[in-house]
Amino acid sequence: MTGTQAQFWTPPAGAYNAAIDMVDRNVREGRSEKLAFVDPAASLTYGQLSERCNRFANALRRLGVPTEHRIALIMLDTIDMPVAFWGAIKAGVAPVPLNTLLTPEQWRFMIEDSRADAVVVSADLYERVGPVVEEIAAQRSLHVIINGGADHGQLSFDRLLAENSPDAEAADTRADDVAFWLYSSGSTGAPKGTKHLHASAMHTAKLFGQEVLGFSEDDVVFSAAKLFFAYGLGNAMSFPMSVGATAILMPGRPTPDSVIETMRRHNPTIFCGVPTLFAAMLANPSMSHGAGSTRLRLSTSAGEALPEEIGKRWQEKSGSEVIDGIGSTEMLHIFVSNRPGQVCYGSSGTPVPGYDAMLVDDSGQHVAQGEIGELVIRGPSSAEGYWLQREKSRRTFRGEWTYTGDKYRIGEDGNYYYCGRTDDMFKVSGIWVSPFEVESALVTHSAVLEAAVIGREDQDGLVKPKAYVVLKPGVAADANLFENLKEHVKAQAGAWKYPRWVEVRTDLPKTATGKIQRFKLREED
Ligand code: 3UK
Repeated sequence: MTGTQAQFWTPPAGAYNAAIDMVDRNVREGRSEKLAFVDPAASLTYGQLSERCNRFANALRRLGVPTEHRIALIMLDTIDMPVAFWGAIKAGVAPVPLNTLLTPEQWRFMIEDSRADAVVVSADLYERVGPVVEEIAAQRSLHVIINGGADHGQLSFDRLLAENSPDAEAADTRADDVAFWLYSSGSTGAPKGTKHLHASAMHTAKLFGQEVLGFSEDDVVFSAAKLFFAYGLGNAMSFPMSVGATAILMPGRPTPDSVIETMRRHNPTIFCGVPTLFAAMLANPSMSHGAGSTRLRLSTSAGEALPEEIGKRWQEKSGSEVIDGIGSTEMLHIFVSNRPGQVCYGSSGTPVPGYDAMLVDDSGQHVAQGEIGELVIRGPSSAEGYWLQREKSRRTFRGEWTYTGDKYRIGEDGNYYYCGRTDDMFKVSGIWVSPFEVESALVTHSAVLEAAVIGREDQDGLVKPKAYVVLKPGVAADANLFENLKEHVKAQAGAWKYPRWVEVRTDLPKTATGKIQRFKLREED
């Protein structure tokens, strides 16, 4: 076991509401006029943020949403997202930010599973989200709140803010109350509502944001990773808000061009991305010193392993380091990371002080130095558990320790080296892909009999889905079919999940019980 037992921050034993600490404290400490959030259309000072959070908290109370219930957020990254998120927390209602790239069926599952009483939807997403939420609202009580645009006959976010008072008492919560949920996906079964506590955001902000990244009031952060991911939530809300810094929000898709444009316009000091984005930006002709910012001091990478080559080239071209660290929805943010000034590209670095790490074998024993084991983590920001998934909670959260499902090895240099997942899951652009869901999408296509999917490295060392398909009799395997299959998966499972390679087989390797042996396909590959 490595790491420290240091206790950096003990939340109060009595009343503690995260919104007071993250939002209102900035006002109390004299930062009312300080910019908290900036998006392409508008900005919010800490004073305005505090007032609007109060208005939204009051709106939820007026709508009759009880404390300890949930509100789903299907929102683009604009200044209204922090208002909805922290306003709900202030009212003691748990916001559940959902990935805006999901399919309607996935949103339906999460709204139903969480038993959300209300949902806030960005107007720009309503065309896709509307049918699902209207269908649910026809069956049971669900307040549908539309943010920024035509209200489609539903509640309007802006109107709710205007109609409610800018003063609100915080719900009487404790540090150990559930504050918000995030959905975590797994290789099998349904996504898991992961319950985080009021103290957890501040723990991650202090341990990783402040102590490792050195976040201070003078920082301006831009996270291309969105607020609905735990990674983006920490980068662009908890970390800057914990010190009264400023976050730049971008509602659109993070392409190299849109990201560089945003960097040029706002000159962030810290930039947070995922490996595929760093690779794409390096391949973009507009990539220059600071990636467009005149004062970039640091970048961070997470979500999947940052290939050594991409880290080195980023440092060379941007003129500053990229800090790769591993985090998870279950631990809320990064727990093993590189350190500014001591980066070892190709590794995840060492445990973040405040977290303990150990590598264990299948029987739970520590592995010998240099051997591969499952990474198990202890730290104050671990989730309380999964909602209505007792068996999975028991397996993942064992006493003080959280089982990551990641294989690691500690090098001679003391750094942690990523060695893959203990299951078949992999990450594309930092977002989980379960082979099972891509396979499930493929077999719904009329040409496909059976399918198996693995993660495979492309020429940049980044993992993308590769599909093996068994076709139905009489179907011709031509380029047209491959294009059709890709489009089919995009529509069924999510844009980033489509197979970049498709190989036709006459059969697939299987166990006696008929489970596809993906490891055999990986070995062949
Ligand atoms: C993988 C990495 C190698 C790993 C996350 C930063 O990604 C986040 O959370 P998720 O729940 O996924 C967790 C899993 O993703 N992973 C993440 N970072 C790395 N693998 N190197 C890395 N640097 O399999 C892990 O178990 O989506 C990342 C902060 C908060 C997060 N939730």
